[in-house]
Order: sequence, then structure tokens, then C-alpha cells
Amino acid sequence: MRSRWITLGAGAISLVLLVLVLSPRDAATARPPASVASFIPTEPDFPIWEWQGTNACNEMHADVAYNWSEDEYLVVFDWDLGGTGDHDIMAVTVSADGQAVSSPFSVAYDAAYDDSYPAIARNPYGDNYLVVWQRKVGTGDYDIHGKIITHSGGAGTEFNITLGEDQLYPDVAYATASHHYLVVWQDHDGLLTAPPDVRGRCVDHDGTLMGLLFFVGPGLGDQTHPSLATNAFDYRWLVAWRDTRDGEANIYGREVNSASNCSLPSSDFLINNQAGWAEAPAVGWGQVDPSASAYGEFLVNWPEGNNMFAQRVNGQDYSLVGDPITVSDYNSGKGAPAVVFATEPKEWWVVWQDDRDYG
Ligand SMILES: [Ca+2]
Ligand SMILES: [Ca+2]
Ligand SMILES: [Ca+2]
Ligand SMILES: [Ca+2]
Repeated sequence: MRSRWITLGAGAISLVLLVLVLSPRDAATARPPASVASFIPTEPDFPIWEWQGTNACNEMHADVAYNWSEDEYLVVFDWDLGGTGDHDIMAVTVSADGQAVSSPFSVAYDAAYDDSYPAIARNPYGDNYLVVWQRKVGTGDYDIHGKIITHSGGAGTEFNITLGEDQLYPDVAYATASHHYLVVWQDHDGLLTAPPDVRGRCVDHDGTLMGLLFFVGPGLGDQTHPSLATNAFDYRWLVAWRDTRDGEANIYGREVNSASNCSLPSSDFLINNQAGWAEAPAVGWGQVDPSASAYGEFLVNWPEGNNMFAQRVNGQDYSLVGDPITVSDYNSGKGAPAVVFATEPKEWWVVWQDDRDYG
């Protein structure tokens, strides 16, 4: 699950991050009431990590996973140390109150490769994580690489998850029942009928590749920017992506089952095709009303026009629940959404970057 709400360091792209909270009751309506739709600036914000050396260094593209046994976070990001355009993947442990516990440690640090766009998911039983990222090899080919790491900085062997030509923008989530990770990405391989498509591969809890690459979202047009979340009640994922098969950009999704070597029990399905060009989505999952259904719901968020929208998806049968929700219609550019469900107050938290100016 993509969770890029933390601004990393000076020199990174300046973002105004907005958060909106939807309670399940509000989310059940087609549009949240005005009192809920008002945004809450995330002040006071604070730097998690900023390179203090004499070289320029841009830190960017952060993702985060929570470790409840240690009550800490692991934040991964890429940096361009020295401003040469060669990115590396770094990780930093952050305490529950938001302080970096130590200096970042390297996940992929090699001047021969441009490594960027990391995503991270945690395996709570093994108490480790899978970090995946996009690697540019030399001047041409892009691959998706992965590595198992521990919360204290121990790291396994790096591995290539993909085959063929360019693979970009990975995301990853862990299914606790089957102990498998699912990694998804957009794939531009020249052997595909109509690239790019969304493809995926399951990775076992110890980093062993499982089965073959499979198509999550094949088809005409561009299937790009996949995001996914795990239904933690059983062992299934929802993958959602941006899709231009209809002549404009819409949001499609698909169930992936983590049993055995992972399977696709049904076809992909339309999540939203309103007029306009949807941008990259984010997916979350939560048990919004456990007394009604332990399968919970997914929430898919995406920017379109100058708005931020959301759609609820049933966690059991993957049917759409209710109408699209207008999360924000403030007239400003929006992008890079992330969503997470807070189990205690039973609220969705939606964050995104926003062009509006607070002065
Ligand atoms: Ca590098
Ligand atoms: Ca490749
Ligand atoms: Ca395609
Ligand atoms: Ca659309």
C-alpha cells in the first residue's frame, strides 16, 4: 500500500500535504458533509531526514511501513547524493513520535545503477520487510528489484523480480494468511501486445520468487501506476490502476488471491469511468464495520481534474459500494494520493500533494 505522506528533507519537491478524514458513516454517503470535507493542514510538519554534508542531496519518493512489535516506522526513499542524477535506495527507522532513530542505511547503493521509486511492506511474523524499487540498468533497461530487510538494517540478497524490457513504478503488499507478498508494476516489455500493462508476481516471505509473472491488467491502451492493498481478514488483494482503454483515463481493478502461487479468480473490473482523465490511484483496506462484515472494504482514491475522488469496494465480493465520493473539490492541482484506515477511531485517512498555496 502506497503511503507517501511524509516529506523528506530539504531540496525535495515542495509539497503541500492535505489530509481528509472519512468515517465509515460519512463514506457511506455519496459526498461527505461539509464539516468532514474541510481539510486539516498537517502542521507542525517536521523533517525525517536531511543530508547534512556539503554535497547537494535530494531525498524523494518516500514510502513507509509500521512495525507494531517495535512501535516504530521504517521509511524508505531514494536520494540523489551529489546531484549527479544517480539515485540510491535508503531506509531510516523512525520512532513512534516521528524522530529518526539512526542515520539511513542503504538498501541499494551502487553508482552503476539508478535506483528509485521504492515501496515497502512488512511481514509481521518474520519481523522483516520486502522493499521493491525501479532499477535503471546502464542507459536502457528498467527492472523491478527487491530485497528482504530487517528493522535494524540487516539485509538479504537483492533479486530481480521481472523479465524483459522496461518495468516501472512498483508497489507491494503482504498477505498474512499465506505469508506471500504481491509485487505489481507497469510493464512496457516490447513483446506485449499493447504495452504498457500491469503485471505482478508473488514473492514468498523469505524473498523466494513464486511462479511466473502474470498479467493483472492486460489490454488495449495504457494500464499504469498500480497500487494495491491486502484484505487482512483472508488472503486477497485489490490492485487498482490508471487505464486508458476507453479513450480517456479511468480506474480499473482486479482481485488477486494469494493462495498457492497466487491466482486471478475473476476478470478485471471498472471502478470509475466518469468523464475526465484519472491519475494514479491509491488503495487501502479496513474493517469499517466488523459486526457487519469481517471482510471489510477497500477504498480507492484518485485525482481527476482538480478533484480528489474515492470509491468503496466490498472486501468480500469486490462489488462497488455506493457512489463515488468527492473527497475534495477545492480548485487546485492534486496528485500522489495515499490512504490508510485507522482501526481505533475507524476512520479513513486520505493524503495527497496539493498545489494550493498557504502563503
Ligand atoms: Ca545508484
Ligand atoms: Ca527490464
Ligand atoms: Ca496495455
Ligand atoms: Ca475518467
